[in-house]
Amino acid sequence: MKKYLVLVAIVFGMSLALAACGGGGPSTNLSVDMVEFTFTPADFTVPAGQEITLELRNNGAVVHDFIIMNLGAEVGQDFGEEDVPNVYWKAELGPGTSNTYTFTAPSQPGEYQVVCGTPGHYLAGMLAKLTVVAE
Ligand SMILES: [Cu+2]
Repeated sequence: MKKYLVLVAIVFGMSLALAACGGGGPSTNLSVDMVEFTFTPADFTVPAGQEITLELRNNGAVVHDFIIMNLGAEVGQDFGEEDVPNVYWKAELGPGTSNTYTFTAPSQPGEYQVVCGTPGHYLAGMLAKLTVVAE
């Protein structure tokens, strides 16, 4: 009986820890750190059509972008002029700065590519995934 209670306590504790770090569930509040050449976290989920608050920090030494591509649009070799018409939303942030933005999440559920448009950064692996889920 005692062993069972300990097990229950452990499982309960783990579920609390998962809830605390988001667990991948949809959120209207995102907080993302950028450096050369990563987004942290690199995987976020938002509810479709909702207003999203995005807190962005550029902890790197160069300009980074947070670019959400349209559904189904994938950047090719590197982000370039040909990708601009496929941009859903974009924020650009100088090194060592932070800002809070709001944007409306896409209305169509699916997986959206998030990339940095500074030349060479996408090529270096600076990308993330935005998952939009129906409410
Ligand atoms: Cu970048």
